[in-house]
Amino acid sequence: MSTAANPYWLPFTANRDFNKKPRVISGASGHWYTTSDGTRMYDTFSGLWTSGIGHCHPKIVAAVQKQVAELDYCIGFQVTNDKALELAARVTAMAPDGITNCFFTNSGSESVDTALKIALGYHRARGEGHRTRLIGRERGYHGVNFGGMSVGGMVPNRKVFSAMLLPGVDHMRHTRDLEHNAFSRGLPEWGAHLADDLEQLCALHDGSNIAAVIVEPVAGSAGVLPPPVGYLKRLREICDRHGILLIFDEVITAFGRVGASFAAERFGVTPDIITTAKGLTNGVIPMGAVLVRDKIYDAFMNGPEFMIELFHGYTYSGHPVAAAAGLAALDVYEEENIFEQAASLESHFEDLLHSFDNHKHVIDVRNIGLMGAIEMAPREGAVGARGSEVFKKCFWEENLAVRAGMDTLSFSPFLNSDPDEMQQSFEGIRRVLDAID
Ligand code: PXG
Ligand code: PLP
Repeated sequence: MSTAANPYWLPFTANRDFNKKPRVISGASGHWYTTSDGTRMYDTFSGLWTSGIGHCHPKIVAAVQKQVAELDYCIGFQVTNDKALELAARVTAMAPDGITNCFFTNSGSESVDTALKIALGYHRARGEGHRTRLIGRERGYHGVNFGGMSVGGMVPNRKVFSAMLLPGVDHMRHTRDLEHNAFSRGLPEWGAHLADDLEQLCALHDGSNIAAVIVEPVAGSAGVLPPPVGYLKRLREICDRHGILLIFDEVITAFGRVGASFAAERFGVTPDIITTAKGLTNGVIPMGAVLVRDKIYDAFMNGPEFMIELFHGYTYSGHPVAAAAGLAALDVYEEENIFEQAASLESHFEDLLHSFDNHKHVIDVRNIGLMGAIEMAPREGAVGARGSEVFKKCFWEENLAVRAGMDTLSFSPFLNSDPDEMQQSFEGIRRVLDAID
């Protein structure tokens, strides 16, 4: 297909390379995709971290079909729909104690920008409008809108927009350290002290000027960086000492990915705000949610009662069809004990991943919950080439959908994976790694 023949400009894609030999999926069921030429392909990434219980789950399909015929859309400002109300109640009930309210968005990027705005509004409502600075972390991914890009730490995503990023943002160091932590199973032992970067930034700016810190409890897009033991707890302590809001971006980690409802629950650290998307509807309809502590919601509830408290929202906030998909997804998570299944698959997944520890191309293997990565050494002068080759060979020769970010392969197996299928997928990956330079 020539470039001109394909009007679709694909996101985060090498479009010219794609157009030479397009990869098109036209169907899915359970753990398998069907490509446009009829080939069955095993999905090692659960969509894009989205579809933990598999594709086209009959319960979600039925709920969406019913909803779209009953109430397709309704005005979402000053009015709402029954499904959005119910989903807000269900999600906040699952959240850690103290998290009481839920604001709906349509994506992770929107959840992040919403969370940052809520943080600024919260401090202002309490008379601390001077708290405006935001802290992110190197290698963090918080979506692609201006707020999330600014607190994010993915260099290629920021480079072109560098001059227009939000002012007043600093970054802590990332936690990837192969010298100390290579081939750790689960949380690495080394690195809790890296949280002290936040204390240093408080010393530099005065903590009273900092509104919020945002981190992924497990960095996902950066190639799965589990937090060092004690790191998140230390961030929490520093935030408490300085009155800073702690935001966990759980767009990937919420809804079972680390064997619990939220990473906050698994790691025993409760943030002030949690951003979610993806697993909220199992990826079926785009939707995100921002969950906040009671004190944050309460701070906004002042002024005249007829007046809007937060001038923010999306046309599709709380969309009834998305909310119906969300309710059905939560039902399945409960009825099929999905988070427990995910937890029980963790050690099998860890063993499969770490069977690559001594592979000639591999410089690190990392994992927590059902998130894992195999980092390969880059080829001399061609960073990303090896990863790209593995991705294509897996797709065309092994019928495996895998995710390669530069030279790191990331894995997001289904929360209800069949252990044998999981093993077979790694056998295919091994054949490819063995075959390439
Ligand atoms: N925050 C986090 C932590 C994410 O992982 C977003 C925000 C943005 O969400 P939206 O829905 O706006 O894309 C994400 C998204 C990958 C990959 O390969 C990760 C994401 C998206 C696409 C690919 O790791 N994360
Ligand atoms: N641009 C225009 C011209 C609009 O009217 C709106 C919403 O009404 C938007 C952008 C924002 O769209 P959304 O609410 O879907 O984010």
